[in-house]
Amino acid sequence: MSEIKTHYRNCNICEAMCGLEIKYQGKQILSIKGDKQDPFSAGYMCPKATALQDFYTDKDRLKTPIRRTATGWEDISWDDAFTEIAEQFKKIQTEHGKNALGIYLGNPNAHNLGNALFLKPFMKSLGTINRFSSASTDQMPHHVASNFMLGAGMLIPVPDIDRTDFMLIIGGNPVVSNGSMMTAPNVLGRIKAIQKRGGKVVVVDPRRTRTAKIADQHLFIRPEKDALLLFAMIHCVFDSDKVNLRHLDLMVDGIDDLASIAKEYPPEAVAEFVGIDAQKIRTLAKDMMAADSAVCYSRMGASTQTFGGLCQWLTNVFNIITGNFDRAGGAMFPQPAFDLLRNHKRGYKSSFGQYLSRVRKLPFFNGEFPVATLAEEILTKGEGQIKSLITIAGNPVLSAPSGHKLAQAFKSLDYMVSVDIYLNETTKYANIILPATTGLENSHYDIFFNSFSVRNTVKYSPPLFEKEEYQRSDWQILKEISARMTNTPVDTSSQKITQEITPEIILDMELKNGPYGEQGMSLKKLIDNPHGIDIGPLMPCLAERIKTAEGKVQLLPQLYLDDLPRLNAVMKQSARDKDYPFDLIGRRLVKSHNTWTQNSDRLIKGKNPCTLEIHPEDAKALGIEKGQLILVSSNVGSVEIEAAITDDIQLGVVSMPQGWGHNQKDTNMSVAATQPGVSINDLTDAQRVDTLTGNAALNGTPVAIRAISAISAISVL
Ligand SMILES: Nc1nc2c(c(=O)[nH]1)N[C@H]1C(S)=C(S)[C@@H](COP(=O)(O)OP(=O)(O)OC[C@H]3O[C@@H](n4cnc5c(=O)[nH]c(N)nc54)[C@H](O)[C@@H]3O)O[C@H]1N2
Ligand SMILES: Nc1nc2c(c(=O)[nH]1)N[C@H]1C(S)=C(S)[C@@H](COP(=O)(O)OP(=O)(O)OC[C@H]3O[C@@H](n4cnc5c(=O)[nH]c(N)nc54)[C@H](O)[C@@H]3O)O[C@H]1N2
Ligand code: SF4
Ligand SMILES: [Mo]
Repeated sequence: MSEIKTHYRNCNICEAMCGLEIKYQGKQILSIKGDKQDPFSAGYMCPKATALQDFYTDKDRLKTPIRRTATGWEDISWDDAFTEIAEQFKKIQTEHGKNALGIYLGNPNAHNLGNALFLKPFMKSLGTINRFSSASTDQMPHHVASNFMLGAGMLIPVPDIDRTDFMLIIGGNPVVSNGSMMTAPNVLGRIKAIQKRGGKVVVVDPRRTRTAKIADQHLFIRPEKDALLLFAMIHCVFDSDKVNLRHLDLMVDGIDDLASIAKEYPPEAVAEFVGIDAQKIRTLAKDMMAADSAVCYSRMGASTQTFGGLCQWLTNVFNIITGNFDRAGGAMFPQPAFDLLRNHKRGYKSSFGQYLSRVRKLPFFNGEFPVATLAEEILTKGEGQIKSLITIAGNPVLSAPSGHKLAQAFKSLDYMVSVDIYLNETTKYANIILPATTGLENSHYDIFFNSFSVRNTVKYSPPLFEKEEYQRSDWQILKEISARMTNTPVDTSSQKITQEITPEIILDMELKNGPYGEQGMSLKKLIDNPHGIDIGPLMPCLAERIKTAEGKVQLLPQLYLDDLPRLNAVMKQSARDKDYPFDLIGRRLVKSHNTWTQNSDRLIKGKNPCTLEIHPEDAKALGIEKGQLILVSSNVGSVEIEAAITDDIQLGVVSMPQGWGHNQKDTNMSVAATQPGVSINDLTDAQRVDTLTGNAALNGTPVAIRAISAISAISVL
């Protein structure tokens, strides 16, 4: 028997960066627990981390490449796979141009050190501008706001949750999601700590979420009306003459014009649409102005909606004019040890709008187009049409709007490759699947999430288990495709050097050249400190980190002003769509992460979580009973789902989980298939986007509902 050993690492599943303590013997995991000595997560972890062992041992997980043939999938060697892929990609690009090859990057790329470092050169080597990612079903409006207001898309303000006296959470459920664009392990504990020190937490959400339940106040809001609420709050700040920029006084451009714009949005004018009393809006703004420190944090619900761009802009504006920007207890800026902005000069030009998408003319940003337009870029004939695609760690058939239509588009491709660990709803359309190592087989360092973290810490984890000789890491796969696409002979000495550049070499160099380099930060130091190193709380640093040309915060970038007529039009519309009278929103579940963790038995066992939440009064009016099968339809599709009746959801709104729908044939996630659920993105409409940023409007999808099982089937129409 080999001896029992302990390994320390960060969990790579979500953004929270929880430290884990893993006991193992040989190749067998004995336990996974929160690492009490991790200076950031201090022993906290959620139930998903335990499943890291299931992903490691999963029999369905692919480990060597497979190729689709007329009679099914066959094994293929790595060398043959790379040869075929390079040949096919080159052929298509020669015949139809570089942009005939599309790339889709999914969420796990952000949680993978190698991919974070090697995707850029990889994409460059393919030479296509047709790049897409899950960012445009998620946080793109945050990047656009940072780009235009602060000069860098990656300079993200994060709520200083550990010191604030008042936290307003709009469209986020961090008690379940563990925070997003706010890396904060154990959000529940951190929220309770706000309350314990006499502070207050208010949640604005169309659903009484677990976060709302522990908050001091929950305000139900009509979906997609957050920009009006934020404007009304900004109006209140000017109205009470409480604008206070504090240390940013000489650093903010546009404050005078803002006053006259905000005049147009008194709480009384927006209340009816927002669904929150004018007096309550005034009190909320007043309480936040009165607090020693306060912060407004808005997330998915405020981003993946038709006004996502305006919401993230106005969130920043509110924090700035209340004196809560770049200040303890407000919205602050991390200073990560690996600083993605290290080489960015002030005034550098971003790629926003550098190109417009071919078919729908949506903006290119952060090096990519919105995924909401991917299907039509594949299906619309003409110069620049996408004929071939590579997906890397993404499952857009389940995760992107109108995913079922995207599946049809994938079927029409000349050639498709997926770098993924499963044969799933997306990868089943690939000609070749290249499986990567994952989780415990990889080393780990959170390049992105340290940039969004509520505290400056730093940690590196080596792989727990060395990969088998026949396995490849994601970054090795990317490098190999690049080498073959650029015809770089593998045996020249210069290529040998590039081949040998590992993520660790780059990481070490960045740490040494980074902000803490002079204090001895290096990979070796991190290896010597396996629980991680605490650098300290966030410090005011905007004056040094801002990247606008003049070093000033831009309060009123023109593109937001140009979008206001669209917002104002909302106040003239009638609230209800006649054919699709309900607003559909998504929800996240504690025990699943997007579409891919459902192949762990321990995470999916129990009763079906994929239900449609509906308010009791709506259910009564439609004759819907608990557990009844419901047909939910939108203008793009329909699904059948079980009803769950609860007054946690607002009247006129229904909610279903995102990331489900493992009921498709020709996939191989046998555990997930036992509790498949249905896909919310068979209902969401790829044509519904925030036109400012191109971000998908996943929330607020108009739907109709009807009971379809024998008892009391009454149509809503
Ligand atoms: N309606 C609705 N839709 C949504 C959302 C919503 O709230 N509502 N949320 C959106 C958000 S925030 C996001 S981020 C997106 C996510 O969208 P995607 O990123 O497209 O979806 P994931 O489920 O994260 O897909 C992960 C894929 O990576 C594979 N994978 C897992 N680990 C690895 C690995 O180590 N290497 C490789 N190569 N592959 C791996 C999995 O098998 C899976 O195929 O979904 C979005 N879609
Ligand atoms: N357990 C778990 N954790 C996760 C994930 C997961 O799948 N499972 N996914 C991870 C990922 S990729 C991300 S991006 C983060 C997301 O992290 P969060 O943004 O915290 O998560 P969501 O649950 O999507 O929260 C969105 C909230 O917005 C509300 N909402 C919907 N429409 C509106 C609206 O119009 N206005 C307002 N004000 N609210 C609205 C919803 O009811 C929901 O409570 O979570 C991450 N963490
Ligand atoms: S909260 Fe996120 S990072 Fe922490 S253990 Fe759970 S999945 Fe992992
Ligand atoms: Mo996400």
